[in-house]
Amino acid sequence: MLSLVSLFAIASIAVPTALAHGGVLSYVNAGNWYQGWAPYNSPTGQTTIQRPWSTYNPITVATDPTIACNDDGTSGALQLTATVAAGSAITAYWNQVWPHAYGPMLTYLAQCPGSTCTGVNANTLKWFKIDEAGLLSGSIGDGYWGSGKMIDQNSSWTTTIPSSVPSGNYLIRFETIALHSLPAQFYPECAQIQITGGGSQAPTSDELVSFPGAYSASDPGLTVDLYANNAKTETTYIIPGPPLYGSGTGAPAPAPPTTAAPTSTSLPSSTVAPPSTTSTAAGTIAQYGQCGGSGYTGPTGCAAPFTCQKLNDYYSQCL
Ligand SMILES: *[C@@H]1O[C@H](CO)[C@@H](O)[C@H](O)[C@H]1NC(C)=O
Ligand SMILES: [Cu+2]
Repeated sequence: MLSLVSLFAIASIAVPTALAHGGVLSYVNAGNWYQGWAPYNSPTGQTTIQRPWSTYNPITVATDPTIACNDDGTSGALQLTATVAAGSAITAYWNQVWPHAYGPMLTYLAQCPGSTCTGVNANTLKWFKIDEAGLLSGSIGDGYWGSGKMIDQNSSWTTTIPSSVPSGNYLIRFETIALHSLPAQFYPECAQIQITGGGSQAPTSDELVSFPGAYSASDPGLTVDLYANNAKTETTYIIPGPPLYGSGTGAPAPAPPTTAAPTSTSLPSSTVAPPSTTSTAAGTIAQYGQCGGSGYTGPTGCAAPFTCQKLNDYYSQCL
């Protein structure tokens, strides 16, 4: 017992938050194992398909600027990309044993412009959801959730890359959201993959979202109270984010440009104010939320005091 206690103490010192939180530490696809980024090691020399992240702590702001690929989510100096066949399964492993059994599992893809995702800012991409699991059975308060299933699966989650997804370079974003306390806790990590042998079904415009922008603090799926009186009888849970890839009803969205976006020497055009005649949706988008961009069809009005600012042709954000 004493030795166990000592080990426990040592582990606690090495990674102070490991017991309560964490993230995706490795991946497996087609029998190949890929070590993830080690957030508590020196960045120097780390070679991995995963985008770097810095802490086991969760993101707790639905519109946080780092919610796409965690903090900071930029490419590593020795960034790798895994080649993944369309139609194959990819598994993400969280740290063992994942502690949060109440909340959904979600997996997204975002296609990168150009010939690699390396160097591409995840916040400029359009994401679509290829997998989700919310409340699987029982009630909000004591039911079986996607994240409970993840724990039962050796703290891992397996998503099949749809065979209809066009070939190309993508970020894959595995996420678990923990709802045991509010605000909800987001645990997203991204990896770079090149999908080969894909199909020709581009996501539709209503399936595509930005991070930040896809979630809002007031989303029904992010505000559930597990301890409320009705939580033991409520069996409906609305998973956050867009409709699943393949279930949207919008028109096919234009594919990202196949060449890198031109580097402009001029500053992005300044504040693009939403038209003052815009309807009810105007004035509700939170800071960092998307308010415009090519293919974007959502509301355009930012909540005061923020204004809609164009970052590039594909993304305008409330800042
Ligand atoms: C469980 O996951 C760990 C990685 O976290 C892996 O090394 C181990 O092989 C897995 N065990 C099984 C039975 O899949
Ligand atoms: Cu935690």
